[in-house]
This record gives sequence, C-alpha cells and structure tokens, in this order.
Amino acid sequence: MKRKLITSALPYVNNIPHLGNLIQMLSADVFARFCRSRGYETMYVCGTDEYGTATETRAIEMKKTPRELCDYYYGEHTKIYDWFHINFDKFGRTSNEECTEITQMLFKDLDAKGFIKEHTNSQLFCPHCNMFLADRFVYGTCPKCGSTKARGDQCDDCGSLLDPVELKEPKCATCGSTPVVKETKHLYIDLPSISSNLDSWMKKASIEGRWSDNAINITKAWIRDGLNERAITRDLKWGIPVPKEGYENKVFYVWFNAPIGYISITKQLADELIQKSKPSFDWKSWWIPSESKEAEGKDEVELFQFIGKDNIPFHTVIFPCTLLGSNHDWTKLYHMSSTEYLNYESGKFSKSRGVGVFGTDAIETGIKADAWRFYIFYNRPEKQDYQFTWKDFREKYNGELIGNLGNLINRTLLFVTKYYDSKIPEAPVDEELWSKIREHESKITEYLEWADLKDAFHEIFAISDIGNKAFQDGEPWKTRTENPEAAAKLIHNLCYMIKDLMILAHPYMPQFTETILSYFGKKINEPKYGEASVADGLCWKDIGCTEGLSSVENPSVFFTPLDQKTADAFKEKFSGSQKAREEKNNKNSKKEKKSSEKAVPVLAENQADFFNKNIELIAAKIVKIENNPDSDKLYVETLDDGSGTERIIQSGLRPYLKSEELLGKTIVLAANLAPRKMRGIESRGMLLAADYKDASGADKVEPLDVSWAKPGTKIILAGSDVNAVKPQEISADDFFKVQIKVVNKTAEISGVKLLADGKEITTVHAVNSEVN
Ligand code: B3M
Ligand code: ZN
Repeated sequence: MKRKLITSALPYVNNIPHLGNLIQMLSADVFARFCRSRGYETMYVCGTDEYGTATETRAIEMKKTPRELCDYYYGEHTKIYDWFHINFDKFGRTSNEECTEITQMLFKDLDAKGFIKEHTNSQLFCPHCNMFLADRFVYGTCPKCGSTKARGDQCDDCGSLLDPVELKEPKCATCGSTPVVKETKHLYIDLPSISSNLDSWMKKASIEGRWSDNAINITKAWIRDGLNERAITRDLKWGIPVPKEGYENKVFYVWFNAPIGYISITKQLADELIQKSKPSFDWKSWWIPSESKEAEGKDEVELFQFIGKDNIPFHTVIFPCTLLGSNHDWTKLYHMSSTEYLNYESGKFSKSRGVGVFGTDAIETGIKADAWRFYIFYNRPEKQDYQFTWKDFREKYNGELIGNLGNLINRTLLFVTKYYDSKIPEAPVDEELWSKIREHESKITEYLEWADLKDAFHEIFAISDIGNKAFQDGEPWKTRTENPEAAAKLIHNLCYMIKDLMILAHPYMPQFTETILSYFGKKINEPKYGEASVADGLCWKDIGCTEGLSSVENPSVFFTPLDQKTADAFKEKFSGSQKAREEKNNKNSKKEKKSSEKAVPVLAENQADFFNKNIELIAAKIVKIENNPDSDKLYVETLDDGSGTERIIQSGLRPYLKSEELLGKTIVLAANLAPRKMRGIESRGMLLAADYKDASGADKVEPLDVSWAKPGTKIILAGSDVNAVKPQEISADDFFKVQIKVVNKTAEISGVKLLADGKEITTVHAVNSEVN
C-alpha cells in the first residue's frame, strides 16, 4: 500500500478565490478523502502563496503592510475552504520560517552543485527609494504606441511585452521619481544543465504516473523547444532573502519558492504537532524518505498534484529541476491531475476583473456546499474547458442530484418509515441486482485510484439510476399488499445500495452523505493524518456489504430544488465585475438609509435591512387541510404557493381555529425557512399569524390574510425591491431575529409596513400584537 502525498496549487493570497480556483482544492480533497477511506496513509497539504509583486503592489494600494494583507486574506481563504468542507491535513502559508529554511537549503544545494549562474544586466534604479525597480514598479510611455500608462513589463493599451529599460520617461511607481539605468546582478537556475536528467525522469514518470494529456503535451513542448536559464531573484522586499553575498536587497522569485511551499507546509504541520506535543512525524519521511528513520520499512510515497493547466510547466519542468539538481533524493511528481478552465456564462472567470461566482458569493446564495461540489465534479473540466451557466447548474442540480440520487433515497427511506415502522425489512440478497451494482462499484474504485474524479462520479449516478428503475419496476406500493415478500426484498436491497452510494459519494459530498448515513445510525471513518479512527465508522471496505443495517430514523430531504426565478436572479446578481457589484450594493444601502432615517429608529433600520436581505414572504393559498395524526395541535396544510408544485406546511392552530376557517384562505408564508420535521411530517415553511386576546382574556390567533394576492406574490416592506434575491434557505434563528408586529391593525416591521401587491396587510381582531 503506497503512501499518498497530495497537493493542490497554492492559491495567491491577494484575492478571494472563485469557483475556477476552487476546483483544484476540491479535487485534491475528494482524492484525499478517497485515499483515507481506502486505508492509505495520506497527507494532503495546501496553503496560501503569499510572496511576490502582486502582493506587494496590492498592499501598497490598500495602505497595509504585505504581512497585514496576507494575514487578512489567509483568514478569508480559510473561511471559504472550511465552508466547502475541504479537509486539508494542513492549510499553511508560504510566508513562514519553514518555507524560508527549505527554500534557502535547496538554493544552497543547487549553488554547490554549480547549477546557479549569475548574470549582469541593465535595470532601472530609483535613487530616491534607493532600489532597483522590479518590472511592475515602473511605469512610463510605451515606445510602441505612445500610451502613457505602460507598465515595466507590458503595455495594456497595445499589448506589447516590454523591457522596462525601453520605456520612455520612466517613473518609479512608489515615489514618482525618474529612475536611472544601472547594472545589476541576478541569479539564474541553469535548467539546460539539469535537463538531461529531466528528460529521462519525465518520460518514465509521465507514463507510470499517467499524467493528464495536457501535462504531457505541454512538458514535451517545453523540453523540445530547449530550456533556458531562468532568473530566480527579484528586486522586491516581500519575499525570501537570498543567502548569498551581494544579494542583500533581493529576494527569490515567487515561482521559485511557491512549489517548495508544498514541502514547507508539510514541515509546518510537523513543527506544530511537536509544539502541541501530539504524536508528530518527520516531514522528511514524506519528502526525502531515504534520509528519514521514520520512513524505514514504510512504503514508497506517491505524489499526486492537482493544478490548473496554466501552472503545468512550473510543476513538471521547473520544480522537478530544482529537486533533481539538489543532492537529495526528493519525492517527485507521480500523478499530475491538471484541469482545463472553467468558464463563466459567456466569458471567463476573472479574478482581476472580478467576474464570476466567488467563494464568498457561493456562501451567500444559501445553496448548500455539497450542491456546489456536486456541480463541480459532475462537470469537472478534465479534457476540455467547461462553461458554468446558471441554467446548467439548475438543470443538473434539480435533474441529476435531486431527481436521480435524492429521489432514490427519499422514496426508499420514506417507504421504510411509512410501511415498515422504520425497520428495514429482513429479506434475501438480490444477487442479480448486486452483480450490476458491483460492476459499477469496482469501476469507481479503479477510476478513483487514478483520480479520474468525473468518470467515477458519473458511475455513482449510474448505480442510483439502476436503483430508481428497480423501484419503478418493482412497484412496491402495489406489491406491499399483493406480494409482500417481493416488496420487502426490493426495499431491503435498496437500503444497502443507498448505504454503498453514501460511502462512494462521501468524498464528493461529505455533509450530504453523512446526514443520510446518520438516518441509518451510521458514521464515516476517514481520519486525517495522525487522528484516531471513528469506532464502527464505515469506509471503503464496507462497500458491497449487505449486513449491519436495521432501521431508518427520521429521514428528511437534504437538497431543495432551485427554481427558475431564483436561478435567473442569481445570474443577474453575479453578473458584471465585483467592483461594479459593490458599488451597486453601496448605492442601494445608501438609498435605504436615507428613506429609513426619517421614519424609523436605529434598531428598526437593522431589522428592516435584515428582513430585506434574508426573509422571503409570499402569498400562498391553503388548498387542503388535514390533522397530523400524531399530534392534537398540528394541522397539515397543502398550499398552492404559485410554483406549480404543492407545498406542505404544518401549523399548530387546531386549538384556535377550525379547519374550515382556514381552507381556501390566502395566507402569508415564510417561504425560505429551512424545512423542519414535526411529528413525522416535514413542514416547508410557516404561516404568519397574529396573537391576541378576546374579550374574555382567552388567547386567540389570527392568521394574516392576503386574499387579494395571487399565490406566489412576494410580500415586501414598503419602499424595497420586489426582485431582491433571498437565500434559498435560512435558519429558524435567523427568521426570528426579525420582529413582525401588528400595530393599529396593520402588519409591519419596525415601523415599515408590509405590502402584498402594493396593499397593506390588515387584521380584523388583533389590534397591537406580535406576529409569529
Ligand atoms: N499561486 C498560481 C495560481 O494560483 C500560483 C500557484 C502556485 S502552486 C505552487 O494560479
Ligand atoms: Zn522611487
């Protein structure tokens, strides 16, 4: 059993990652989770890539030190990856002492072996700042087109690539002085001398490790075109010091130390564990096993790297050369998983222009993390670019995730609770069904061994498809009475199939699958490096097992469908650049402030704001009403909410109102409240009603009535936007943060009236009261 060392490209720290950036981290996460479940000794490291010009310029722009900027963004990145449930063994950073130590060590090795060259060239020097200016720290007039906004390395107006000394009237970007041309020295890595080793290593490694085609092609092209020496020093302050005389004012080029980050982050984890006096490990056992006692007798390490295609040469040429040129036997790339691009709607995701769905946006939608994970893996851009569109998102999410997998789970588990008293019926194994399932299951394992994530994922849905067909053809709703043995056999086997599906899909959708397994009273065992196993937890070896399940407790629906309107609204909301969006938001909130400042007290403003951002109220008509048989308070109401599909809610109104008093009424529904199980039945939302006391002092309840409004009509606060996009789902806690009241027989929030179709909502009995 080989040990698996897993990395995903280190994201630049000076911005928020978008879905395209997230693919690599998510991909490595799926692979790492699979490896842990399979029982391989696994180490998944990633972290922020913090040095370089971009960070330094961004920090100047934001009037922060680079350190402060990095600390801030490191926190933002961490929050996003936590939300997506990316289970790194360590998410570290490159701006720490471990990275400095190992980078300098590798540099000294290369230098000692004669692979570092020194060249003198002419460069711009700012006498005022007393430093040589890195390319991006100079601007001036473009010698080709005359634009006055050319940067040292490029003119954005005409697109020419420039050498800073060619600029006319150059200026120092920091202080505005005119720099002078001066000679300076830089260090170069001698790739041509190392490359004979590279060639033979690459030929073997790319075949044995089954690199992605794009990686093989790009690497071959680099080698074929002949390698050049590459500069590894820069004139910056924010970077790793170069341990060589005469280089006191220079640092290493960010791409020289970035891949070394993989190694140093492993060491960062090792150092932290020592400090916590937890069982620690020797980082060298992963990266230079031949020099580690701990690695004696252990299996070989296979390095799996997940990156985007634009980073290929750094991982297949330059970094391997750094390692090959040093005098240690480093663990080198085994399998390269380099994805193509994910594009957005009609264009490209763009960090610099801020176009697309960013990590923070994804969180804001209220769409669950596992729904995003589903979409990304279902469409992972492996062989060609893929285009994210909201239309496609909705189709795949509603159709495949909910319509296929979700449907199989719901109908089967509900059948068990409804007709078998929540006990999984005893029955023989259906060999015919299982031979089909096992065929797909072994394919999934084979695919995943090579990180073929998309193919493996599609096989999971193929199994679920088989399950749905079996349910359909088996007609258990009929056979339950006509041929109970057949019904029991079908349901029994489907339960075990679902258990398998949840183990198989767990690396992809960890929260969803854990939740479903919890209905069977089961957990997953997938411990991180050095952590204890989960007792009785399920893992890969439990796939195919047809024993050990007994009952199903309180199953409920995990993913709620995304409707067309909401998808359209998200498309609109996330169009344009992030900057433009920010400006739009600022404008809106300024407008709101102005109108509310006059009428409404301070706390009120927050409440109204919170309501506008979060809570979705709509008109809905009660078309059917029944008693919940397990309760003496609850009605089960079927609603027409305008969506075309019926919606079930429950409300505790039986002590107050007769069913005929409610039937046919159009009420106000809190529509995006998270579904909740009450006495065995799921309630998707809540109707709003005012409390009051009658003449005798008895407690009474009056539902808000909006008989004039068509089902689906949005109920909003006076003066706010009827098209505002709300999260798909909010918690009850969030819902109750806002106090809805009846004041003088009119419903309002903090002095602002609620309107349905422009009309105020008034009560007959309740005069001044709370609405719940
Ligand atoms: N930070 C580039 C990028 O985020 C770079 C990757 C480093 S991997 C060692 O696309
Ligand atoms: Zn200057």
